[in-house]
Amino acid sequence: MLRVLCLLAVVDSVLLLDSGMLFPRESASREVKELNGLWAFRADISPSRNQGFEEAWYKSRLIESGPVIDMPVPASYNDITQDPSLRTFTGWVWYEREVVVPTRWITDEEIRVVLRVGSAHYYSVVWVNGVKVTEHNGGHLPFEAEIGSVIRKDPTAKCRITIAVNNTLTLETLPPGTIQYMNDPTRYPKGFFVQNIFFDFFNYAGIHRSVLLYTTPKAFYVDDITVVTDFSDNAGLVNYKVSVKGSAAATLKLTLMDKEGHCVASSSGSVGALKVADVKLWWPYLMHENPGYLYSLEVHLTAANDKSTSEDVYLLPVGIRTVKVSSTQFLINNKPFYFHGVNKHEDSDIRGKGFDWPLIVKDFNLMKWMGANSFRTSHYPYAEEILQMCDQHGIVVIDECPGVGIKDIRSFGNASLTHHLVVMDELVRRDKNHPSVVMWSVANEPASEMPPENNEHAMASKHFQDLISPLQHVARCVFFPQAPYVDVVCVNSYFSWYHDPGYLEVIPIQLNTQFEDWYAKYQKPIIQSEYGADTLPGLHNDPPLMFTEEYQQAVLQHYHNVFDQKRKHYVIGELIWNFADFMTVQGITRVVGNKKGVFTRQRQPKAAAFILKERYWRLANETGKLPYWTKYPCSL
Ligand code: GCB
Repeated sequence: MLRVLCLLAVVDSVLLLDSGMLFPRESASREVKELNGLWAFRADISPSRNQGFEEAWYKSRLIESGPVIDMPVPASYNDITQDPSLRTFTGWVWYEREVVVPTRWITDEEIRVVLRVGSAHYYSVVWVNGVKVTEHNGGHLPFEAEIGSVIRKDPTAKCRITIAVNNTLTLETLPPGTIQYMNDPTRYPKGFFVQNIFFDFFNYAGIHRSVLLYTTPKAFYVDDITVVTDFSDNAGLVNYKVSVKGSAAATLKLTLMDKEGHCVASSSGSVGALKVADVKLWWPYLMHENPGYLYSLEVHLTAANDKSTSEDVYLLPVGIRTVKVSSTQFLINNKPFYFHGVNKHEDSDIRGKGFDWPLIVKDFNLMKWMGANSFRTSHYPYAEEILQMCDQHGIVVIDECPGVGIKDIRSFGNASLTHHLVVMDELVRRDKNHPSVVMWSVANEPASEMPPENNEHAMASKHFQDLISPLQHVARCVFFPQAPYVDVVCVNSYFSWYHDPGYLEVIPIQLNTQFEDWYAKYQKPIIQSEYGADTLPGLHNDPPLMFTEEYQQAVLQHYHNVFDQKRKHYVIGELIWNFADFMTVQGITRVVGNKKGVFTRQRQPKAAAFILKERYWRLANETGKLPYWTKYPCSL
């Protein structure tokens, strides 16, 4: 099976959305209050799943309309209880939390109070004290609502936040899905239905990322910042654009500071360029002894009237780097970059897709241990905190939108296209300033055999290309009819697994043919964006048999031999499927999930992890410069 995914690369954008989505950061003018912890929770198990709306559960405390249980936020709700029906629940679930808002945020009318949800899967409606403040369509990106006027209505009341989340996937969601009712009473219980999906991971649901309250000044504030960087010789360049919202006339000052806090450049005005002498470039991990160098851009807005001066301050980490693509190479800072990395999932025991710092830090330690310099956010945008870690550690990211499992012809209409574009827009708006993000992925394995005029994803690729204005290092998307819009071809293939299962000897010839054919067709560099084999840890057989640790090792070695020939020419990367085992729907090809991880779901290495570790460090030694601390492996 030869599967190709559709990629777009980097990186400035003209956005359709009319407001920014800066990550909430504390500063002299901004405060942040995290609302993570236990929320009251109830799944609407009524046959229509609509009882909550019919009875307006948001109007009073959730406990007043029925029983509630404790639900941690952030977390998927599926694996938290012992209730099998909640594990596979489809429909509306209701979350509620009462919050004590600092008095000053209420009494001071000059403060803008914003409620932000990092992500909730899939469709969300949010009320504050019974008043609807926002709704959002999409499961992997943040959304916000200004709530100051609502909480000021009754300053003495607690602030009650109710969030209803619905995980139903339709032909127009990303990813798509369908609901199928089984109406035969001789075979199924009354009202029985299933959610069909066409992708290979569990449709975890709930509030997956942090819920926050944060403040900015109200009269004016920094709404969005876009930076695009460049360099020539020793001089770095940070082109910036700041969008300011609010009524007051304000003065804008920008200061770029190095890691020690010294000012290295300054400017004023909403559009401009900062020049940095003796620039320290942002380099990927294992390409430089000091990877992930970040400057800090302080954006300072001030406005004064006769009585007082007020200000808004936002600090944005900035990595100065360039990305270019030729017909055979991927260049970061004009040097060839070879992706030796992993595909991941946001997935773990109990938490499902819920954000979890210990898991994230462990994963980064494992990636660095094995010498991975990159990963792809298969198959949806990951938490912003993960991208921040990538910026800091120099881990390069292919940033994927949730366009996965787009197989049904009915998902190829205008409504799907419009939603796809909005999601891409939200993704770029959120992630455009991360130096680690070097490529956008528009879709994984859509039905690309459809002719372009019927192919929503071809259209999405094209429209998206129109959206990203080519200020610098823009690359475009991939697969057959869309080739004009891409810079890098990414290919997923599972020779000797889904094809010719058990016959390792086909790998050299089939992989070679795959690369030669794609290169002959497009003359664009190619990444092997998935390859691998399901492996049950502890299962052994020699000679290797499928599902044993020996077989996974052998598949990898056969692939690696071909990569070593082709990387001298136009193959620019290899990303193993998958970093760790992950949960899927139940089915006859999955043994409690997909087992193609080189780590178990609990992050313990299978034998293949050591093969990759040996290889990735060898590749790094050939092409890069190891950081000074690699002399001290315990620091990994
Ligand atoms: C793929 C998909 C990925 C699956 C993988 C597999 O091509 O992109 O989502 O999990 O194959 O293991 O089948």
